[in-house]
Amino acid sequence: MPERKPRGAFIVVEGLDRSGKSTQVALLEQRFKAEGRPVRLAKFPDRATPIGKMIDAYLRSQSEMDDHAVHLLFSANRWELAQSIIDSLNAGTTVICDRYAFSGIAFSAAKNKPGMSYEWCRAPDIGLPAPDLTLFLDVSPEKARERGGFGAERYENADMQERVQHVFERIGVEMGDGSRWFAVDADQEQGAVTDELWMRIQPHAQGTERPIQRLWE
Ligand code: Z5A
Ligand code: MG
Repeated sequence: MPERKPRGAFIVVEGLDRSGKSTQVALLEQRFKAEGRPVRLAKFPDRATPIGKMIDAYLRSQSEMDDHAVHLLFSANRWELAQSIIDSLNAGTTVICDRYAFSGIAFSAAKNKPGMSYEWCRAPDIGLPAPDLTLFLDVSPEKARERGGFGAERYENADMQERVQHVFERIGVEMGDGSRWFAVDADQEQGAVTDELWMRIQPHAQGTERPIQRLWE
C-alpha cells in the first residue's frame, strides 16, 4: 500500500484590531518557507470574491446592510473558500488563516442586536473545516492605540472593540482545554510574538494524520 502523506495543519490567527495578525501571518509564512515547508495564507474577509466585495463596501461604509444579512455574508465568504482550504490541507500544505469564524461570532454578537444571540451568530459556521490550532493575539487598548489608532472602517472604535474582546474571551473558554486555542501576549515586540506563535505552531508544522474536524460538530 502506498504510504499516506500527513495532511497540512489548519492554523488560525485571531485578535482585535491592530493586534498584529496580518504582520504575524506574513512572518510565519516566511518561517515555513525558510524551512522549505509548503504553506498557504488565507484571510477573512477575502475581499476579492463577489461576496467579499459586498463585505468590503459595507466595512468602508459605502453601503448599508441589515446586520443579519451581513453576518451571513461573512459566513458565506468562508463557505465559498472552505473546499479550497480542505484541498490545500489534503495536499500537505499548512494553511495559515488571518481571522476566521471566531471573528464572525465576536463582531456580530458584540452588536447586541435583538435576534442576534451568540448561538445565532455561531450557527452558519457550524460544519466549516475546524482549525487544528487557533492563536489569539491579545493586545491591550493602549498598545492598539500606539499602533496608529483605529482606522476609518466600521467597528474600528473603542466601545465596539471592548465588546468584541468579551465575546472572544467567551469563545476562548468554550474552545476548551487550551490545546486548540491559545492566547498570546500581542503587546510584546514583533519578534517576541512570532517566537511565541512559532513555539505553539511547531508541533503542527509537519502536518497531521488526524482527519479534518468540523467546527462545532
Ligand atoms: N469581521 C467581521 O465582522 N466578521 C467576520 O466574519 C470577519 C471579520 C472575518 C475587517 O477585518 C473587519 O471585518 C474587522 C472584523 C470584521 N473589523 N474590525 N476591527 P480585517 O482583518 O480586514 O482588518 P484589518 O484592518 O486588515 O486588520 P486589523 O485587524 O486592523 O489589523 P491586524 O492585522 O491585527 O494588525 P497589523 O496590520 O498586522 O498591524 C497593525 C499595525 O501595528 C501595523 O502598523 C504594524 O506594523 C504594527 N504592529 C504589528 N505588530 C506590532 C508589534 N508587536 N509591535 C508594534 N507594532 C506592531
Ligand atoms: Mg489585518
